[in-house]
Amino acid sequence: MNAKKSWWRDGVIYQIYPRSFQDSNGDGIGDLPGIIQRLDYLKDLGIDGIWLSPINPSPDVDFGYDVSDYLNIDPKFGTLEDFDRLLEEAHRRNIHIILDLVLNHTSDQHPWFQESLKSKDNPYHDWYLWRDPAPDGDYPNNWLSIFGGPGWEYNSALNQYYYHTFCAEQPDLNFRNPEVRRAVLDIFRFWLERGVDGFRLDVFNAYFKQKDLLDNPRRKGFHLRPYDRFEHVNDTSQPEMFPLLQEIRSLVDRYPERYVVGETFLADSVQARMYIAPDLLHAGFDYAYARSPWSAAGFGNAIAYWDALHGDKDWPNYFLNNHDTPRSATRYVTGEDDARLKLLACMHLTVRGTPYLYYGEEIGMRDTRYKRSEIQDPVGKRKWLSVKGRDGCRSPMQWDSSENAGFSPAKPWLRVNPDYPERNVQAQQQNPESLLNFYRALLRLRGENPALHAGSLQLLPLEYDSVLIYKRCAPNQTALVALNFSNRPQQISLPAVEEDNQTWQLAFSSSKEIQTDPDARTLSLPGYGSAILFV
Ligand code: ISL
Ligand code: CA
Repeated sequence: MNAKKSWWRDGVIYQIYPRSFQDSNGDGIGDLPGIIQRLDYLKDLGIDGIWLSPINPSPDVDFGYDVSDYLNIDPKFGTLEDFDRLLEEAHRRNIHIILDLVLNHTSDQHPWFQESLKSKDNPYHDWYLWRDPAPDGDYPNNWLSIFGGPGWEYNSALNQYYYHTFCAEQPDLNFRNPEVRRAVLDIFRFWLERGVDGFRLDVFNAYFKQKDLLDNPRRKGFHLRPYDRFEHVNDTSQPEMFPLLQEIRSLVDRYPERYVVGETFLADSVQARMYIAPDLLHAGFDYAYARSPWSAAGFGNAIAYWDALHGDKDWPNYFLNNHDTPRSATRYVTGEDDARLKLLACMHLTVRGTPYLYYGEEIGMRDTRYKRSEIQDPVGKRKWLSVKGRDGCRSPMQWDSSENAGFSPAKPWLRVNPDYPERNVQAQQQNPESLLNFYRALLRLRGENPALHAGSLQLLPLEYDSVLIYKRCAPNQTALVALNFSNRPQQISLPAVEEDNQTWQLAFSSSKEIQTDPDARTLSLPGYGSAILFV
């Protein structure tokens, strides 16, 4: 590994859902000036980069994931000038900015789609996936929308269908059209020139579809969701994506220290890994770790696999939370105790790879429960009976105990979690034992110690059922991390130290009682206890 520090490889990235972070103008919706106001908080927390969920103009059918202009900022978030100021203020604090590019589909309000609707010989018609009905008038093929229903939407004026992987208001672009690819590369260039540090590519492996739009084969077994009853071999993961990623990467590499991370749609770890290489993506997301059951073996296996898939050449990344998934505090915890969340934090910030945090994770925000009438997410609106949608993890950031949690003086677009008077940034800043101060201390320790931010990973055999133990090895420093996933105390023997006359030194622990014995041969961990030692 390169000895020079790299912001994205050695650092920590924090995802902001801009609608929910900080409202600066009292309309109940978070915005860019709001984020600028909170940059000092993020600097003090100790993060190195921010991934902003989409901020381009959007009619908000899917809250920014339906873009109507890729080269501008949505007025509810601010202006291009606000964005330049955010970049400048973030860079002044050595915080990098990653934009979320949603290029598989546009909004149906995008001028390209509006043009494509006009006639079959409009130059933009072929920018989307228009097809004639089957001879019996049926859909062109058997593809479905992951958000429910058929993937094809009929337009009577043209007597044609267009394809949409997500909502009907999110028509998929036709990446086989070279003009579409050119327009997409221009979007990258525009934001690179403006000074952004990286991109997160939304469902990039869905850009290309099989050229004859062949039916997807049926999947074996029982699957509740109709979308899952098919193998998505013809509507995702086509080989044409590799040369396009190479083009994107070579453009991005013309600018120093830039970064591209991809969201691989419907992929397992091996598929997600295929797109990560020095001439493709820097990193990709994989759900295996976030979906692990609560156990040392579950997380240990997910980490071992993802780490081994990357090997020495590439650098893994990890997330426990994002804007599509119930929060880890809701998945793994019942009640208000944060002991399990401290354990997760200690693992998340010390495993080899780039950790992603999601706003509010550092204070243990729980999902908010919404009534049907409060639901905003299109997935929840459509599938209320089976799926409540993704609003729960998108509630406003809880800054303090004032009205609306300090997020906004006005009624927020989504109701604040009722636990905010107790669970908020200000309260946790004042409590030395809080989860927030635990994150801050860990982030500091991680940043200062090469073993933790750059070392290789060696998982130790699971000798104690519930204790995950691993080493991180840098040229002149080794760290040992021990994490007790059970609620009972555990005593572990520490591995032998190779260097003469040296012993493990306890550097960090989840509670003051945690100690090694005087010779540093054993370590006692209370239930959910965690510790970091160095030699
Ligand atoms: O959240 C999901 C279903 O409820 C996922 O299947 C999700 O749709 C999938 O991971 C793709 O997500 C991305 O693209 C979507 C957008 O709605 C998600 O927020 C985004 O992360 C369409 O742009
Ligand atoms: Ca606002």
